Amino acid sequence: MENFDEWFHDILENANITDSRYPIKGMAIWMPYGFQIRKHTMNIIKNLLDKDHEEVLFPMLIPEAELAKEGIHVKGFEEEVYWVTKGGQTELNEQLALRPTSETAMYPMYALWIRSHIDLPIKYYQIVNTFRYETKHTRPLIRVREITTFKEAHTAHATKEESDEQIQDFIEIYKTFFDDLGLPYLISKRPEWDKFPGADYTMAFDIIMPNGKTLQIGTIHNLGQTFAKTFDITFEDKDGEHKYVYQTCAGVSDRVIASVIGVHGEEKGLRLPPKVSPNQVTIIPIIFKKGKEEVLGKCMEVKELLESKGLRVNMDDRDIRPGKKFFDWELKGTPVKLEIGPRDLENNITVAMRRDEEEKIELPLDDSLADAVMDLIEKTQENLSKSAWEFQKEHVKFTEDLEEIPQLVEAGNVVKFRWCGDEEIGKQIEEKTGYDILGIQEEISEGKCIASDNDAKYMTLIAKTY
Ligand code: P5A
Repeated sequence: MENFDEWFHDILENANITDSRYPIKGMAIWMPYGFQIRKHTMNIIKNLLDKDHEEVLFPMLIPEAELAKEGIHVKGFEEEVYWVTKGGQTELNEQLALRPTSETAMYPMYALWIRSHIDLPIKYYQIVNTFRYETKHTRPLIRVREITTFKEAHTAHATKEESDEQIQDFIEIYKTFFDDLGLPYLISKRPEWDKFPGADYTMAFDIIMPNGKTLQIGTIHNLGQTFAKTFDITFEDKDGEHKYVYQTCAGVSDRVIASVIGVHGEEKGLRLPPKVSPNQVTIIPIIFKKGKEEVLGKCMEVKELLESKGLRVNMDDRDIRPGKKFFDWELKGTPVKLEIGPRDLENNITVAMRRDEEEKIELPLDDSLADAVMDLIEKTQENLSKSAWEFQKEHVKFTEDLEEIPQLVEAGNVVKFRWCGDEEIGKQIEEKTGYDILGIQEEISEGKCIASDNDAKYMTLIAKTY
């Protein structure tokens, strides 16, 4: 892909995903095709969370006094908050924030709900829109001012150990989520200076986009007892003592959908993983005047057969050239296309084509069809994931030479290096190279720091970020 940003911008419009012409910067419309991709994506994360979490829905407005209570948190967000100051013509006594995230909306309520150790753990989540007056360059789905698909989970626990376990649980949930979307990821612990405002530590999932820039697609924060102390969230423990809870929160956003589009896409258009594709199979009737009814009838029969197996199937019977239909569904990334024309009917076959491969395959129009199509769908899902992981593997490069970092990053890579963990040195590395340290991948006990005489402590990632 020559120019990824341009390709991404165009595909959103051409594939009917979003329309960014809405007259507020950073806010866009979800168009029908995009809305469906979003719906299927949300369903995956909802199903994963519903096993062990409960869905709730909080108001969008937060009183200024609550937002301002947690000093570090509010400082992190103060430049990004939208304020509601009037109701009609009346100035409000207290201005209200449009939630940039919901800690300060939820936790005062947690303080009311949590009384005793039997009320714990609490594991709630909501999928809502949040607002951030982003000052960096906005981009559809990637950096928006109205995050329309903000999945935020917020948990409270009796012990620190449980909260650390919860972090691991979230990591596993996100791994499964991204695996279902065929998305590769890099997991790291963010450096101190880049953690979530108010968190003890932040674990992040980053993905490498086709232009080599990384995108943070999910974050998991251990909040320790900071918010518990601010909002007075206490419980009576088994020993009769009153203690503060330990909290965690985790979020993903529209960026996940941006990654599905960006990572799997190619010049000709989208390549959607079957799990989130609005149509998993698109049937294209090849219609001539003669035999039209038979062809359409067979297509309908196949559609019903595949639907009865639980597949999402559409039939493109528009009165236009088949070539145009192929072009359209390639652009829209349907995983499997089936073509049926009069000659195919005579031979009792359909011509199948996977979106991720050039090859055309003839499938018999008999009892074996549904299984054969399911198999193509599964292979598409697996193959998209495999190529995406391969791309990532090829684009993470290790170096022991600080001078080499810019050259590697400019060539589209994320760079891995050894670091001593010292904050000053870390910031120097960022300054010298001009890139951001994503975080620590793992602890190590050999080698020297790339930028000092200290022993190395961490295998660390640095990249050009969105
Ligand atoms: C976790 C959920 C939080 O807000 N509070 C509740 C925590 N974390 S976060 O890192 O600030 O945001 C969570 C994820 O949201 C995505 N994100 C965005 N996506 C699109 N446009 C934006 N302006 C934007 N800001 C954050 C990131 O993927 C982030 O990891």
